[in-house]
Amino acid sequence: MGRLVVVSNRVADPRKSAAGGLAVAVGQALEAAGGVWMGWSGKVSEDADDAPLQMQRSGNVQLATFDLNAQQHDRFYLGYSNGVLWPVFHYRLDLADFDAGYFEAYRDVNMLFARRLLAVLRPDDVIWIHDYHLIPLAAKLRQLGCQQRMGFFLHIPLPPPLMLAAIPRHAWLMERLFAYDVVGFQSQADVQHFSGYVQQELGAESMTANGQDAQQFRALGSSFSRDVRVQAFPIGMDVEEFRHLALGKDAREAFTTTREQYARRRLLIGIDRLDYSKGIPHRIRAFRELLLQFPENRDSATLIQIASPSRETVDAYADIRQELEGLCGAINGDFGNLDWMPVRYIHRTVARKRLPGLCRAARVGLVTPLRDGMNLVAKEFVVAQDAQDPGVLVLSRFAGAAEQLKQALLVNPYDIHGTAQTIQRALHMPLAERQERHQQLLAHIAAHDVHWWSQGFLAALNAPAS
Ligand code: ADQ
Repeated sequence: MGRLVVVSNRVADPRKSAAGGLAVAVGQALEAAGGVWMGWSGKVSEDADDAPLQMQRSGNVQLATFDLNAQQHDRFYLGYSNGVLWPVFHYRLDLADFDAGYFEAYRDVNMLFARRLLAVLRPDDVIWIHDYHLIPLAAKLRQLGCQQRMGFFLHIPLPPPLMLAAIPRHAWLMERLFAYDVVGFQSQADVQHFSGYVQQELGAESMTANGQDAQQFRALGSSFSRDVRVQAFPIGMDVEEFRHLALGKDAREAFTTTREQYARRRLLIGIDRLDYSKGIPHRIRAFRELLLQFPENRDSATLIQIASPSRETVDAYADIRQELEGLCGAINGDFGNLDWMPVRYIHRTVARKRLPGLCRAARVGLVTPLRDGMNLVAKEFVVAQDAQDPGVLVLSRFAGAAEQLKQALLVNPYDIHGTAQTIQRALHMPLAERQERHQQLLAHIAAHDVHWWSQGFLAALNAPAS
């Protein structure tokens, strides 16, 4: 087998711990197979166009990065990727900014990625491309003559056909997926949306009998008469790494201090990137409803909400930050007293080493996105628990993780009243039920970890075309 070449918008050194599902997951696969990871350096510079690829070795992996210029950053990254695709793919048409100039920048920067990559490619490389920033990359590479096997994995959800069709030039975008040999999604729901879209809008034909895990589609009459294999590969977490962290000094300290500090309280925890898709304001409202409906939780239930700063230059993100600060301030003002603050809102990234300790200290984990590709925090919360006395996971049915984690308490995060009732149930769940649910969740998560995910995807990518 040739080298593995991974391309994603951002590149992270796999040997350094980083907050971000993609970094952890892909780093593992590359370390094992050896290869190249190429992407944007995260820097914006004026001489970006003329600068050579920056190469850096990290263990078994060659990291290849390049800068973007200010216009590319504004239009490709902030504009099209995070101002159009991110909101629409998360069902938020209301937040999408369909500025025509963004589309061209998206197409051009994908060509830039293709040209940059061409310089380091070998004929027997296997190429694995990640996420919504780079949907057209394989088509660009094929245009430049590349014959290598290419796979694409979408980390975020794919919306239903009608919503996809709201994107200007949506057919162009979706047709580019046929340049890949394998396209992977997080959930069966995403695969169904793809299937519906390509059959309705592109006149593609399904080549598979119903009920098979991997589906084959043929684009008819499009510029590519290629077949693509489409399948759900739900991403897993690195269970071993997380367990190892849990045994470390930082995690144990985080656990002990948090438990001591909140010895008389029932602790709930939310850990997210500060993103409108994560449903944090809805969660805070549900928590307020809990205090209203079930007054016995006053002076007791405490929600620690950690939200790490994210894409702060995009307007929608500044809005949600303000909304959240207002909500938390109001709830503390209305319900708090001298020795109890109902919500502790922390706008910061928690050090990964402390994460397992914090999760373990909580009785309830609130993972309630309005829409999410997977959501790895849900899995991390379960793995961090003490199996003898585990906390309860309250999970949105709109997270990809809900297809797998059926023993969590599932909620509709838009239903504030219903979510509050479910949180109450979680806070009062008997030990035997908590143990039973935790055991089943843990078994599933451990059997479908990040290695299972990347091996499954790469096996599909390396399989001969049927
Ligand atoms: P995200 O939306 O960033 O990524 P999510 O799965 O929620 O992903 O979290 C990824 C990682 O970030 C987790 O390991 C988590 O612990 C960490 N993290 C989140 N908030 C943090 C905080 N405040 N402090 C410290 N660490 C934090 C996208 C998709 C997801 C999908 C992942 C992986 O949106 O749906 O699960 O990719 O495919």
